[in-house]
Amino acid sequence: MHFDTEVVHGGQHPDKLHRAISPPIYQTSTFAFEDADQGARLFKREEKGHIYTRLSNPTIDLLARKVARLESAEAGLLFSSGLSAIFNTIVTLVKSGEEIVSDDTIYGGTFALLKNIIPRLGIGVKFIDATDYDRLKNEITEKTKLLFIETPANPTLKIIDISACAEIAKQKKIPLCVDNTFATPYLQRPIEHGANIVVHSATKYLGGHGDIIGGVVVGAKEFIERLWDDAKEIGACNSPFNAWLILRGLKTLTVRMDKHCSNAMKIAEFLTGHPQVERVYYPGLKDHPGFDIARRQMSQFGGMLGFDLKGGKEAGKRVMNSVKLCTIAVSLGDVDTLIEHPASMTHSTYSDEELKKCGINPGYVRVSVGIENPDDLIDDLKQALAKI
Ligand code: LCS
Repeated sequence: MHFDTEVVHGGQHPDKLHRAISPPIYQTSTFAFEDADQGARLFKREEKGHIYTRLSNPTIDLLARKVARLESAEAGLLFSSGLSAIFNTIVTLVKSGEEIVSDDTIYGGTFALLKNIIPRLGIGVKFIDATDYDRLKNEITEKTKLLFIETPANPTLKIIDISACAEIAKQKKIPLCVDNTFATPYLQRPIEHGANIVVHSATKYLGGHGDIIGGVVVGAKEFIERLWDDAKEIGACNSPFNAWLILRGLKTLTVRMDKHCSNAMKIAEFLTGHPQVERVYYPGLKDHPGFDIARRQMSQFGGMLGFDLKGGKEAGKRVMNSVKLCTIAVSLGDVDTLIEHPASMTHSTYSDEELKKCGINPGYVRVSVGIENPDDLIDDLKQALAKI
């Protein structure tokens, strides 16, 4: 089946009891055993079945299987948030005395997790520019147990060559984990480029409507079983209702993404020609340093973009405070257009030197382009830019 058919039908069938097309929301904490012996068998995993929603739930499992299928992975597991998906992945793969190599440009919350919390567990973290593939090779040592990247990266839209990283990870015999939140499996499927694990903040495009928090990890069945074994004790599960909302959101993933992408391209082109704009960051622009790689590993360039203004931070603040249709808010991937200032908001966990190293300029403004009419969005940005 084609991807746009998969998002609607893949792995989903009318429910057996009443033939409902929309999957039932199994809004329950616990599941009754047939008798005491069956309960014991389920706990020993001699028999398959649900016990307690922290361990598994039919609505949540349906979503995890669906995302796995869309990402060309064997299996998946749902988490309470994107960060919880990343934390659990790390804890399952890396232990005290070992280390992680991560690209330096990642979501500010993930950066704080890796910089401040993971080291408390005795796990070392090296942040490097993963587009420097020779350096990447050298920085991965015997102690390294995970290579972590985001591409396109939050917030600068830096593009990393997934195949090149996968090749290095394979040589070093470590897994490559790609945060695919910005691209979604519709635009990019890292496992098809050699990655081993894919994580998502489902809060973003997978849900798509800005009404839930969720995270997903997909990968090989054997890894997802190990992950589940740990995650069930860490208590990082999501809720059946959230899972249902994400399932509903996924049905329109391709139509939403097509609109996000075409709108973003139009806005990037508009900004490129604007006299107040210093630089536009969008991987679909030919002068973007990652354009060729993005064209190879993505089917379209996504709905996220950013720009630096000639007037720097003050000009950026003026624009954000002047928009009327766009909303000044963090998060991304919603049907609504959201605008924010990474240095003081999503990436305020980075020091000034760390921001500088990653090219997150003090005046950089990030836009999550929604699915509104692009002319209305351009008009809104035009009037806001005129206020500088
Ligand atoms: N990975 C990426 C690429 C993200 O952008 C985010 C959140 C996360 C993981 C964490 O997911 P969560 O736990 O929030 O579900 N990014 C945000 C952002 O840019 N603004 O607000 C949240």
